[in-house]
Amino acid sequence: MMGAADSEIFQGCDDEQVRLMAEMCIEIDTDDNAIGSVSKKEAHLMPNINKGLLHRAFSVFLFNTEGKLLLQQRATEKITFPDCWTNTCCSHPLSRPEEILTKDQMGAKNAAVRKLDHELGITGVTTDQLEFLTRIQYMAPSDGMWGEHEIDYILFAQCDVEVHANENEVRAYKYVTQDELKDLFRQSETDESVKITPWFKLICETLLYKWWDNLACLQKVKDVETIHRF
Ligand code: DMA
Ligand code: MN
Repeated sequence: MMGAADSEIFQGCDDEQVRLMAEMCIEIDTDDNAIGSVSKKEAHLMPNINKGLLHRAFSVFLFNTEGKLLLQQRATEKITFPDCWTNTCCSHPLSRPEEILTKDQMGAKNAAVRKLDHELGITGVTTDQLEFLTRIQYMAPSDGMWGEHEIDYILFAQCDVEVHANENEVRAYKYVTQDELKDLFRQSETDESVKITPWFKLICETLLYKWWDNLACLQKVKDVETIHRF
């Protein structure tokens, strides 16, 4: 049910994206222990983030067999970070039995399989194909009242897939080489119509290329214990 306050908060927003704001995310402490559930709406309001509210998320990086990374441009309908280019797929494990699991990061992997299908119509990736690399904690304002404050599970997969993008989630998608991705960042510095999400920028500036160079031997570069804090 939407209250009076909600109709103000969501004024002009896309109905489907407003509906998704009722999803229940996993509230965590700074050691990534689940401490409760929180709606996607409450978790992404800056006043709550400024009080320290933190939730669990995941970011998938899907590479094809040529080693190119699949990027998506977020739909204009997205309430946070609309029209921004970003990694293949991001979202939140929900507060439900199969997605709150921490053993072998199964909760994040189950959520990733669900959202690859929902956002990109990708059905060919299973939890077995998702390699967990590490966790990253970051905070980033979007615009106005919205933002992110998450511990983000980084998941890699390499396989060729068919994409059937959901237009309410994804405006465009493309595969890039490392050089093409670096070009996109250069473009974003001079062309304000080319926007990139803060978490993807952060990951590109820190760990991405080391991981990408080691796609065939990710065991060598994964770091299951650390929560990297940016
Ligand atoms: C949230 O992604 C997750 C990260 C890592 C920023 P999102 O805003 O795309 O979530 P959803 O697709 O559920 O709206
Ligand atoms: Mn989030």
